[in-house]
Amino acid sequence: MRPTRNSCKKGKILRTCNTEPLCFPNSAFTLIELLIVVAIIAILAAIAVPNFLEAQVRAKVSRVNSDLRTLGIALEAYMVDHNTYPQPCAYPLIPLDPFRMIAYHALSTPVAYVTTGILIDPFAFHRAIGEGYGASRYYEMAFSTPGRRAGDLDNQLRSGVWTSRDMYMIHSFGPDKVDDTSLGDFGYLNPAGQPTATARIYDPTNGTVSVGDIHRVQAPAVFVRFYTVQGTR
Ligand SMILES: [Ca+2]
Repeated sequence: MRPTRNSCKKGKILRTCNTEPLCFPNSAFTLIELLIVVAIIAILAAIAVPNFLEAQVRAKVSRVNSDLRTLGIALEAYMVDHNTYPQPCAYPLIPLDPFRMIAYHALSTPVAYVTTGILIDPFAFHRAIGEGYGASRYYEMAFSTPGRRAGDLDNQLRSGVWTSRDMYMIHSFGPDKVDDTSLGDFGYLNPAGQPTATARIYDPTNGTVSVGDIHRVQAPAVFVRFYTVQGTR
């Protein structure tokens, strides 16, 4: 039975082409219905947002691993040509970033061992220029010589003691954007032959909460020898 004006007083009335009235039920939502919908959307968002953040971190970690691999290949190519890794530099020459800038310069000029330009660490903390060492957004690099013993790193650099370097270590700060690697002591052993450098290693199972750094070294044995690993957190 088709509705009439009198049979659907509370609903809207629509006339069709044959002029017979049609009525629609009252389409307004109640407050309870709206609150239920909002609550469902909030629950879904609470589930989805952390997963999106994890995906972002995983993507950045993949990029870091790719960049470190690129740098490692470039350093090995440099080693083949020069029989040493790039020369570190005394602080006064490039006060902000001696290791990284000299190394990047050596890898790009005059031979472009890295053709993609200076690689930026997506996890680097971006401090303002002028805050001194560590203000860079580039991957940190360290070079050293096997068997190095007690001695001040700065003095060795300034006096030019290092004539060859056959170890390298590159690292990213990891998702926490905090440097957890004692870079300046790379390759340094105390008089007892024990490593003085420490590092925390990134563990992908920790996702966005990992504090560990992401490393690439000339050889895994180098890392084991010169670093005391403080955990994969
Ligand atoms: Ca870290």
